[in-house]
Amino acid sequence: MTDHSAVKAALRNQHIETPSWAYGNSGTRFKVFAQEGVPRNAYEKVDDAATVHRFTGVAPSVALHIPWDRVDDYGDLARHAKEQGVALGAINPNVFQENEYKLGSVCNPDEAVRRKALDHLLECVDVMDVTGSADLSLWFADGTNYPGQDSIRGRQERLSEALHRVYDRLGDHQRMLLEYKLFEPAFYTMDVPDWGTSYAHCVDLGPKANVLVDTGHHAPGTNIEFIVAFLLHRDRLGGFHFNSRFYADDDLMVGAADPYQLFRIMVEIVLGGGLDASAGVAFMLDQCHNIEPKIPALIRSVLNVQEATAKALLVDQDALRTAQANGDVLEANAALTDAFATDVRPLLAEVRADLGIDPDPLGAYRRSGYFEKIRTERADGAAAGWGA
Ligand code: RM4
Ligand code: MN
Ligand code: MN
Repeated sequence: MTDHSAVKAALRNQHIETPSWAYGNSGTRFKVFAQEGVPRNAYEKVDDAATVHRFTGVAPSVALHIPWDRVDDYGDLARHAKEQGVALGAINPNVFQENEYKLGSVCNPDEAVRRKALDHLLECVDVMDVTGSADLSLWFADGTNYPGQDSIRGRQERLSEALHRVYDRLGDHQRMLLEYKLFEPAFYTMDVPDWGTSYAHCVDLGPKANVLVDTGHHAPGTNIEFIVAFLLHRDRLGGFHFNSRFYADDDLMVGAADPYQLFRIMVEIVLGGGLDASAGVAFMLDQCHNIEPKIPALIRSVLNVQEATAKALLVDQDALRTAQANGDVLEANAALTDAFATDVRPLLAEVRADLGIDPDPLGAYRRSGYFEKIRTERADGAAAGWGA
């Protein structure tokens, strides 16, 4: 029998980071539908992240995207976050929204553009020094649209050079996470298209470089849990950008499209020891809420990760191992499907009672009046958005 007190302790200690950019306005390339009450600056994004933490109890940090979240004094922003009950988490440099980056950032054929991009990455490590953030979360929009446009090999060398410069700048307690993405914005080659490319660069760099798995960044049908199991086994799984997708990089609420896939990922995490803080796996969301209200969508997403984690923790590992050793395919598979079929909501209500929060986080948020408050307070001024 699984020990439920251990399961509950693991769930109480889970840490799911929300992204600052999910609180701002966003949209598709066709339209950004502005919402009411959207934060106007990084401080207000932090307030919303703290609200998500207050109602879920397991989202105690918020990732920043620079320059979207640029402030004069990051120490002051970190203090503000602390006062609100959260910490500043991963720092995400943005090297894809300036005209110079049309042909790429750190892989650009123009040395001056590469320098500009590198300077921004290094500036983001300076920000980490002030905020106390442990992770520099790197995603490059770099790539090409046409065969022959640029040298694939040359671009790999430029990438490697920049990554080494950043790696050398990292402090003792800082890491870099290298995210990959199959396509978009480039359509012919991406310079970091898959986990293998990211892994190879991380191995070259050293132990402070690890792979970041964004669940929306694979070809349809990719077995993401295999990638997760492999990277965790090799000690190279730096973390996740959770979201869900039906087609491409949809950035929908995690667990919405395929809760069973999320469960399978969390099973590999649990079996590989990835929930232990010592494994160094950062559980972060990377989503956009274009048509649904943002704070409830983030609460729902945190709960979805928590539910998948609870089910993964309920897998009867002894039964699983015995069935595997006996070559009992059906029993081994049943160990997973039984856990997936369990209604974990009563268990999670107990976890929330232990945490001293309402067992119904979404209902409690709606009843709290927070939305009515921000809708009035933030009526004036420009809402934060992607600036795309
Ligand atoms: C990318 C990638 C990055 C995120 C940007 C906004 O597709 O997922 O992590 O920072 O979108
Ligand atoms: Mn991402
Ligand atoms: Mn993405």
